[in-house]
Amino acid sequence: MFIDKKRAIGIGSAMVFTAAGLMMTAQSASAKTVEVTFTAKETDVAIDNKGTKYPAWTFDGTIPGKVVRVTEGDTVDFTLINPKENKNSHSIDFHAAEVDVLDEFAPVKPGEKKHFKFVAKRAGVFMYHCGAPTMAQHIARGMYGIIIVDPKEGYSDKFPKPDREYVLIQQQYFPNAEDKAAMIENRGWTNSLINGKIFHYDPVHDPDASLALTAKPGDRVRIYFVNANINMPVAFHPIAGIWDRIYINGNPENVLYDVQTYNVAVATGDIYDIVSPADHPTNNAIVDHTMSAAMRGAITVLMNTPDADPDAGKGDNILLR
Ligand SMILES: [Cu+2]
Repeated sequence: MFIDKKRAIGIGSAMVFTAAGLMMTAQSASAKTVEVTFTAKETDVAIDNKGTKYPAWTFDGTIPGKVVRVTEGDTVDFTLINPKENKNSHSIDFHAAEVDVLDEFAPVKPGEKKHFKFVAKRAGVFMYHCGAPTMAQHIARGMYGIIIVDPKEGYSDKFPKPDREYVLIQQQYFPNAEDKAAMIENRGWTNSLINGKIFHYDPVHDPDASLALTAKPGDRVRIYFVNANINMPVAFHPIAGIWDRIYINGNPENVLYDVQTYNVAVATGDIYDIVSPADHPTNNAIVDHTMSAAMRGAITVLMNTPDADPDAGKGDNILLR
């Protein structure tokens, strides 16, 4: 179509027209609409590897909620369902969305729904969470997750393709689910959860742990990390390793090299790349070096072995349950 029009007009303006046409074509060809539906569920979930139950509030019955992954420029067509069986209003706050806090992010009563769209305009790693009052309680009880907005430019020397990808989301665990004041004032938290469980991927500190992150020696392992704590920053450190690269907020433009520990503010998401030695098997312990968090659950083992499952940390399976 553009070729015919180019022939029909003068050569000078044709070049301008063609360039604009190609840009429009490229954008419309790559940008897509991604439908995402969350159902708020007030339900018991296991918060450790033994299966200890906790009266959680969740998106779709799990802590954290499902991974949402789109590409920069995509439209997210979102629906939040709050079933009438629930006792509380719930809401959604996507940190990747630039909308109206009083409209899109407003609380939804039991028996009601909320539908809206937003364009994920900026590449990065973003938190999402329920923002219904009291927000601290809704997050502490489990209503949070990650939305990854992959850069539309794709991979480059500055942003190399990883061999494995894993999501880690940290949260403070408050066993008294009703004590909102304690959550706000940072009292009474007893443990740290990684993807919803204490020592979730740490068979060294918890004999009931059956999962760990795995990779082959020399793999570039990319961690998408979100600090979903209520009040505590995270000192994110790979024991026996060094972060090869950190992309602050998950944006390839914001790159740091060769960092031991990075301070992750509450409600931040970043990308952390680690590359283990290629010539022999090793292990890393990815920790919140803040000892009150590490020794109470925020340790994740990364095993680098030649016989690592070739499918681990690939495709859709990047948040291990
Ligand atoms: Cu909620």
